[in-house]
Amino acid sequence: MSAHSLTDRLRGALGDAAVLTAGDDLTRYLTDWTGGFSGEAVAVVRPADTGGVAAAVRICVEEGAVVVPQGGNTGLAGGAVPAPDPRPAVLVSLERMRRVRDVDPIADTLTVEAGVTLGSTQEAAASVGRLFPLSLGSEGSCTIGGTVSTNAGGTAVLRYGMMRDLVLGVEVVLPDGRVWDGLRPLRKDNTGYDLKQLFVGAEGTLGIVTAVVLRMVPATPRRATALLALTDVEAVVALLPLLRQSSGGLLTTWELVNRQALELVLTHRPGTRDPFGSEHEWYGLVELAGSSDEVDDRLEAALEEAAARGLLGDAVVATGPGQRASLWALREGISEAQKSEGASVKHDVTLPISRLADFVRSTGPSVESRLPGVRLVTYGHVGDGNLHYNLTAPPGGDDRLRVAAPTLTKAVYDAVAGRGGSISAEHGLGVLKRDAAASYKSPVEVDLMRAVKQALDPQRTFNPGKLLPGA
Ligand code: FAD
Ligand code: 2HG
Ligand code: ZN
Repeated sequence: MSAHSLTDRLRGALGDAAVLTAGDDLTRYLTDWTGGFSGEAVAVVRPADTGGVAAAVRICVEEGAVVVPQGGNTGLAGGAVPAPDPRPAVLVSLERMRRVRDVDPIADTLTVEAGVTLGSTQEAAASVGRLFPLSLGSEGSCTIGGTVSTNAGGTAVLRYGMMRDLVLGVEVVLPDGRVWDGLRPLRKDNTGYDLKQLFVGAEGTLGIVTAVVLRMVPATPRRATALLALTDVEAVVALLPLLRQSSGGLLTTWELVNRQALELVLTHRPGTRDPFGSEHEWYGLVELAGSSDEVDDRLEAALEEAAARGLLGDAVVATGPGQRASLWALREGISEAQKSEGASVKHDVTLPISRLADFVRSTGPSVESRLPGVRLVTYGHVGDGNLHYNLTAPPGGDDRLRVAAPTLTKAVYDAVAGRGGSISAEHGLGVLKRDAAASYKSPVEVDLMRAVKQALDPQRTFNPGKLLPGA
């Protein structure tokens, strides 16, 4: 079938305005946030509802085209732009599906369409005095469909879990164009395989998520936040159980930032400043969230205990919302700042917490010996054992980093795997880690994943070239 007949049929089914084919109109959809991944598509379609998504999928199947779902295009693994494939690609953007279908403060559930941003979802929960607790630096533009499909994590996982833990039901368009309405707001449903969870973290390879039922939790209007300066990475790890035990269940965030990461933010983000009088090698951002002054009392007690145990170099406790925002900016600004600094390599890894300090101590020298001058930008959600063990090129050394990248990444991943960790904590596999993940998994695990893909999408229509080699 010709590309012409494909786009004509899509226009006929969805209307002219919902089908983009002009080069300039497609550009922003076809390159990812990092700038490192781009692809080609004959059209971008923007359906307004689930029926429109299903119609587009059926036409693509009949015309032999592949389908690439996209939400806010903030993913960091190259999953949302088309990978090379001999068949024509149609990118299905969920950005027009922005309806909050239901907010139920009795069941404490929210039903939202896939294109609703995470920020708007948080606002919908706040409008009835509840919290939707997933929180990411990209929340202003990433979508619920994208966060479900990558099983996003972020800065409150320690307390509330990842997206997977917040999803109660999904509505999905399948690769044959059928719609599965699994929008059940039930907390308990033991009626066989938990199918909704198949689509969480599937990165658009099994279905297009069109709507989701989410759990809300009690609002936490009071926050106690501090940035801690720490002598060594062992202190960051040792503080986790201390903070957990002294916070009475209110600990929400325990984030790590190394000096190199902080320096990039101070350089590139206007208005930021180092809150300490001297430099420290490691920093921890801690936040307790609740509904009363208890959060302040508990944070103060925890910091006293940490100081008494010799774990604290210094500490700045936020005295109000403005200072809290300034401390958070030092953490949330790292991705943008690292992008502005030049070439970088991302390693989103998890380790068993007991192996994290040892990983940091031994992997740094191993990476530096392979590329002298490389900058170790180490930060992340240390409370979850999740490090963004990112590398920035030596000044003026972008090309040298690009050449060395495969060797550096192998050294990092071997060190992670050797300690029982995972090479993708929260960003997914996309194209970036597709092959590496398969090589670190057992053949049995890869076979099971292939069997799932084969059962749901035997024609490899949805997001081919992502997540699994050859699938
Ligand atoms: P996209 O980038 O559009 O898509 C991501 C993947 O999901 C692709 O494979 C795509 O095909 C698929 N997909 C998208 N929508 C659908 C759908 N409706 N149905 C089926 N498949 C779909 N991630 C974290 O986990 N924690 C963080 O702290 C975090 N911080 C970030 C900070 C910044 C500044 C940036 C740029 C990114 C960050 N991310 C983080 C990464 C990213 O994964 C999240 O932003 C988010 O999950 C992606 O959502 P999106 O709507 O942009 O998805
Ligand atoms: C974060 O925690 C995000 O800030 C982004 O997951 C990490 O840009 C990155 O590598
Ligand atoms: Zn992260």
